[in-house]
Amino acid sequence: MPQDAVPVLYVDGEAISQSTAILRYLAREYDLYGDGNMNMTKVDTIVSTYEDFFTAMIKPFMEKDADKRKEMIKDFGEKTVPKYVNIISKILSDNQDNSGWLVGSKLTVADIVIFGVFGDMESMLGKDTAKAYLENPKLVAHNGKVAAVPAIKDWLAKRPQSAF
Ligand SMILES: N[C@@H](CCC(=O)N[C@@H](CS)C(=O)NCC(=O)O)C(=O)O
Repeated sequence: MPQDAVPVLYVDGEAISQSTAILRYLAREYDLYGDGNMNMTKVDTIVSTYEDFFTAMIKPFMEKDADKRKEMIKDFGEKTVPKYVNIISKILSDNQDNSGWLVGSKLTVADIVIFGVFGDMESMLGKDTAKAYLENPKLVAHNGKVAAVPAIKDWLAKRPQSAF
């Protein structure tokens, strides 16, 4: 394990560290990075936005003091979630292809990380944190669109149950 941390992806005996390096490798490998430099850059922007959101989400999740944790989760649901829901919703609205995907006219890894992180949020911090997300019709439609991709639908049905 090159950096003494998970995740690690092994490809033909080579180890790849860092979650976003892994997801970019897989995106390039499986044509999930979007078409052209500008769309790829938009995907990068969304992946970095996802990292910001995930970093904020991990703080209440890791908090050991129960009262403090409760307060942090409340604050996260009331302030942080609406902020990121607005950012992602605007990206969907601004997509000139009007495809329902975040970038261009096809599924990219940006759709997958956003779908994944809001799902993880509910299971890690509770359903109440998802209020702003569930009240946003664009994001609810986006969630349904990603969940209906056949390979994703199959994986969701059979994956092991875990918090994230
Ligand atoms: N920036 C790294 C962070 C990796 C990381 O912090 N992994 C944690 C688990 S989530 C880990 O393995 N830490 C080492 C340890 O717990 O000993 C990434 O995105 O992959």
